[in-house]
Parts: sequence; C-alpha cells; structure tokens
Amino acid sequence: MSFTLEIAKDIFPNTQVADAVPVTVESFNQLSAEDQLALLWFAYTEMGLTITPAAMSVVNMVFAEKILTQIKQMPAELQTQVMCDLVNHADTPICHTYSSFSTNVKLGFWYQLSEWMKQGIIAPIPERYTLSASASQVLQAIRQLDGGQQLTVLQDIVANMGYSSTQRIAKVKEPVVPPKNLTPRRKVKIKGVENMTVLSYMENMNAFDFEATVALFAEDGALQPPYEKPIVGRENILAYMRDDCYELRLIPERGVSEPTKEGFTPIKVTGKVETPWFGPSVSINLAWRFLLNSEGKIFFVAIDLLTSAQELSNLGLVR
Ligand code: 45D
Repeated sequence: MSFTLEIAKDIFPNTQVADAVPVTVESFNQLSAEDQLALLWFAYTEMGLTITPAAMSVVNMVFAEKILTQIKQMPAELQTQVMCDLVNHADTPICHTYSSFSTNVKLGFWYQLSEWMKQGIIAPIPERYTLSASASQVLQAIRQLDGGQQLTVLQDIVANMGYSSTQRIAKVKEPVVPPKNLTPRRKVKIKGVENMTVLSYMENMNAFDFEATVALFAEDGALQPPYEKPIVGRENILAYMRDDCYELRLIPERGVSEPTKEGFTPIKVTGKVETPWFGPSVSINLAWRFLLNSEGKIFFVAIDLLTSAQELSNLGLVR
C-alpha cells in the first residue's frame, strides 16, 4: 500500500473538527437575501471587534477601488441592491468583479463598506429591521460559537458572495510582493516535536517566506485549508499563500508523532493562529495534521479548526 491523498486526509481521525462552522453557513444560505444582509450586519457589529489598521495595509485594495467608488456614487436604493446582488450570487458586472478578488480583498471591500455605512455614505441596514424566526435562530447559533469560529463563518460567507460560487472565476493575480527579508525569523518550540520540517514550516510561515515554505513540500504535496479541498502542487500552494497568508501568526503549542509506516510519518500539532484583521484579540484554535514522506517532505498537511480550546491537548491518542 502506498499513501494517497484520500488516505492521508484521514490521519489522526479523532481530531475534533468544529462542524458548527459549515452547519451554520449552510443554514445561513437558506435565508432570504434581506435576512442574510441584516443578520450579517448584526453579527458583525455585535462582535464589537475592531479591525486593526495594519490589516488594510496587507490587503491590495487597488483591485476593489473602482467598484467601491462606483457604489459610493450610487443612490441609496441601488447601493442596497448591489449588496443584495452580492448575497444572491447575481449575474451582474459588480458580482463578476467581486468574484475575482482574493478572500482578503473581499473582506477589505466589506470593511470599507461598513466604515462608509457608519459614516452615512452608504445605505445602512435599517436599525429596526426584524429578522425572520429562522434568521434569528442562525444569529443565535453564531453567538454560541467561539470567536475564531465566528470569524471563520463570516469569512466563509464573504468569500462565497458574488457571481456563482460554483463556477469559479479566474482569480486576479496579485502582483508579486518583494520578499520581506527584514522579517525576523524566530525559532519556534513545539512541545513533543523535534521534526525539522514541521519546525521550519512554522518559522517560514511566520516570516512570510512562502518560497521557503513550499520548498518543504513534496513536488505533488498538498495543503488542505479549513473546510476546503486540498490544494495540490507547490505552485498552487505558493499562489494560495501569497493571496491569503501575509501577516498570519502561527502559534503552535504541542504535538505528537506517530511511528513511521512505509516511509510516511504522521505528526499532529495543535495551537493557535492570529489573523492580521484582529491581531491577538482573537485567536483561532487549530490543529495541523502533517504527513511527511521518506525524504522528510510534506506529502500532506491539513489545517482544521478545533471544536474548543480543550481540544488543543487532544493529540490523537485514542480516548
Ligand atoms: O453590511 O498553516 C457584512 C492557512 C455584510 C495556511 C459586512 C492557515 C453586511 C496554512 C459582510 C457582514 C491559511 C490554511 C457588512 C494556516 C454588511 C496554515 C461586513 C490558517 C458591512 C494556519 C463584514 C489560517 C466584514 C486561518 C467587514 C485559519 C467582515 C486563518 C469582516 C483564519 C470579517 C482567518 C473578517 C480568519 C474576518 C479571518 C475580517 C477566520 C476575518 C477572518
């Protein structure tokens, strides 16, 4: 038997992945566009989180400036219409443009709109809007999630807005950012893990040295982000990291390796990650499930959100 991606995905099967995220997103998707917009606005403002100014400097907002200006100049009803179109996956020029944005540009786009809504430049969600019973239930479900899961729900919904999320539109290539040689490389320590590939992965990611990070992968290696399909091949992983991983802070805490089988070594690490959007005010509890090949290269790594902080100490031992 040789390892395949399908088999690799199932290493450390007792990792408790936070299913509440896709379940909540799924029930959200059943709501009307008006309910969706209002609910998101309530959830977003209720979370009372302040986006760190640093976040917007990571995001290449030039891609969104044209449509932002266009929306700003519209009469209020049209502004509301545009927002509903985005939620409805409508077939409009703005929805097409939106779909070509990377996740961070989409978040930045909504962040800009939210700031303008607060300033009265963009039509606000009516304060007295009453959610339907089912929308109130979804809002209640979101309230019960931990901070990291709430953010993931918001991010997921925002990422899937715009024209037909099934029919993937070619992403706009973000210009290559010059390597930040000045980012100091800090040694990481992971309780229970001495493996150099895993340690270098964390150090390179935290230095935003994505070339060095992908060099740790096997040629046909794969990375599976939370709730997504694996991204296969160094080049695709590199493109993904350049889009989504600047200023992420990985904080691995502890880990465990399983015995090597047919040259493959499974290593599980648990810890936290901080996003540039909120910095240390929200940390996301997660697990990295690595499978290294006989050359010590990453054949597969899955990143999963954990159900709770308690799961940080569940390292794969059968309980
Ligand atoms: O009016 O090792 C609404 C990988 C609509 C890489 C809005 C990773 C209504 C490898 C939308 C509400 C990346 C996989 C307005 C690790 C409305 C690796 C505005 C993991 C105005 C560790 C809403 C990284 C707004 C992870 C502005 C797990 C919403 C990263 C803003 C997770 C929401 C990052 C924001 C997350 C959410 C970031 C900014 C979950 C950000 C979420």
